[in-house]
Amino acid sequence: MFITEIRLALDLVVPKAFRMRQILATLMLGSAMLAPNVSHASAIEDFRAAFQATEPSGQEAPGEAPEGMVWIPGGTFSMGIADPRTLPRGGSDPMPDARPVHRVQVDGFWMDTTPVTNADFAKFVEATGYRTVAERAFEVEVPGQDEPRVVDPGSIVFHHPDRVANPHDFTQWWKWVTGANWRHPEGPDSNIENRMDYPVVQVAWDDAVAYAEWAGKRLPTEAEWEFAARGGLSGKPYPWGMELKPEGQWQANTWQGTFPQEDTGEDGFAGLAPVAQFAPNGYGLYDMGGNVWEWCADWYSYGHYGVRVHDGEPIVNPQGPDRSFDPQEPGVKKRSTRGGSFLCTDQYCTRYMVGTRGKNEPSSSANHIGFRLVK
Ligand SMILES: [Ca+2]
Repeated sequence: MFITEIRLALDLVVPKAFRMRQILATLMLGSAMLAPNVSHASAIEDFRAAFQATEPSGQEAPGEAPEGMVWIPGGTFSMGIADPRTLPRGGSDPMPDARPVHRVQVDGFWMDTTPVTNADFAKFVEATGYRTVAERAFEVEVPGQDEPRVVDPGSIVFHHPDRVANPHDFTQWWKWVTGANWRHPEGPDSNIENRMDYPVVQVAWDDAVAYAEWAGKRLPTEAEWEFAARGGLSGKPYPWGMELKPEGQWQANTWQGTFPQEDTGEDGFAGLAPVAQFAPNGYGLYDMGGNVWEWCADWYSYGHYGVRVHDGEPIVNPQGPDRSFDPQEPGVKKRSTRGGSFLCTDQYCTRYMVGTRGKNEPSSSANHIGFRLVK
């Protein structure tokens, strides 16, 4: 359990911090590999060459749109991402788990235009009395002790450190906070009173699935999420096009300033933003990059795209692998996440780039992970 490891690393078992560091450092910081030295023009050309055009299916919407949803027509597209490091502001992560870029066909579906908000989630909790994973105590096995230790309810919260002694030690900015949950995203002293139009955070994959069952919807597959995020475009690194900041305008809530000390909010938002503060993509979807990570239905498996490529034919409606495998943490099953968050920056994690992938243990939650649904 990921949150268990956070807890263990923070105050119980120091050596575990090393393994945890590997996980979050890669997810949040990207691997610090140097990009080849090539011109931006030829790099953009090479990047685009990895993709074929998106071919919409023309499948018509089966009736009137459910409230807050938009029809995604389906079609065939190139899924994954070419090495983005040579692109302007392409970051330092080669994104090997999102290759090879391969052709995928998805059927049409309805999709929420924004992530599920606090207002939405409050209705679900009011109707069902549901308690999220972060609101439940749990037991952890402590090496060398016969009895498991009971951990009070809580979750993982981002903090601005005054200084960073080791840029690869994420425990300087991620803290376990007792009492942090969706109603108190940064801990017991915080609340969502004036944040009902913000995406719900501090929700685990299990919580998202419970909400989906109540709402008569489901989590999108990674293929559906990515097809939708591209908005009909192809070979573009962002849901809105080729540039991070076209005509000098930010298109998503990401991080500006020195990570993790200073979030200048140059894009209009220091920290999390309400939903739909930037223009929608070509399908009318808001926030498909930045603000909050979004849970997907699929298991995460590092090398899964490699086994999908066969005979050049598109793979149809892929549901992800049968089992999870993350070589950085082979013993932990993880679900896929997409879209990056308000903590992503081209200094470190550029996973607001469409086609890139995230991952997390299904019972984990934090104040930068939410979800949206399809049906
Ligand atoms: Ca921001």
